[in-house]
Amino acid sequence: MRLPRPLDSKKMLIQKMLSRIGLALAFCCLATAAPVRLIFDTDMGNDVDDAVALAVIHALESRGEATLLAVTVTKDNRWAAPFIDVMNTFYGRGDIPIGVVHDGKTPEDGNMIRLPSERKRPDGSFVYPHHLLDGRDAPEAVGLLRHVLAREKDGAVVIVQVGFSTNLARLLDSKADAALVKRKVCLLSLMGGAFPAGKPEYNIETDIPSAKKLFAEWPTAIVASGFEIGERILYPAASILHDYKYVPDHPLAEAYRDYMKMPYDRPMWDPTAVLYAVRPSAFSLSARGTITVDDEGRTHFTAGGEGRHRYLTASPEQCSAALRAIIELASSPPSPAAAR
Ligand SMILES: [Ca+2]
Repeated sequence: MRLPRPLDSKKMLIQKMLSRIGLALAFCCLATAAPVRLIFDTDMGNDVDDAVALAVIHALESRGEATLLAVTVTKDNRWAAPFIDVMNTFYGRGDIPIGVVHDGKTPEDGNMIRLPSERKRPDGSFVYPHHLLDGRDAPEAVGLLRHVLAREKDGAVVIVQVGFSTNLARLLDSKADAALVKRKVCLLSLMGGAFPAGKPEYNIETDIPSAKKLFAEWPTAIVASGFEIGERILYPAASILHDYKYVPDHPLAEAYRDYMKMPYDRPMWDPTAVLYAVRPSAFSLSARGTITVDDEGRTHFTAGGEGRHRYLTASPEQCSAALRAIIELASSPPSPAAAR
């Protein structure tokens, strides 16, 4: 065994400091005033909180806090992408690219995505205009992610993943794409898992191999919003009934009514990952560490100074403030200047 020479230990110290600075930058990449450049990866159709999260993103874009670059889908159902197009078009941004998973999870239909996408007026026109009528006509998600990331500035992109890890794990399959992610992405804000420990959570459990790969290989900082955060932030049915009347037909209010029998107060798991991505001071963070996924889909957090992973924590006051922000943002009318 060779003892480290003084030069080696100095070098090691400098390397350690640089690595810490790098991590600090990674966790602070959101602290700029410029709009956060977002990619939204969702299993739209499995729960209505994905739709609330997308409405929140549009409101944040209208306020100059975010720019939605693309939406990619991990629910392998033909109505997911048309419904996302319905929402994007409603908010004046029907040109946002949408990519879909092939051979993915949860192919079953969902009323919250199918009914608003299909509904027509007596004259045959759509109640919610949109162009993408069938998800099978949309580009494949991994290729779209590669294309969108390639044209962004280094370190500029935040990815919000609120479904399964299928698309992002596949993006890591090639070394070139993994290097692209490392260069372009500064943060992955995801909803998934339970922290510091808990039962297997749906987003993780549905595609365990992809979640394992993502936490093991994703080359940037990851902040996870666990089940226990959104569970404490319940969207009030009363808001759905009263705050969306500024138009006769609202795709989010309709999706909410189509998802389950009203009235119900749904936990806002997914919007918390969006909120953190754009307004990081909304929550607190665990120490740095490493998240792993076991064979049953449970997440395990091991604290350690050099780890790239953290999870959200929230006081009762932070939960109340997050709920107020989600209601206010989701129910904001489209910006008149939104068309782009
Ligand atoms: Ca979701």
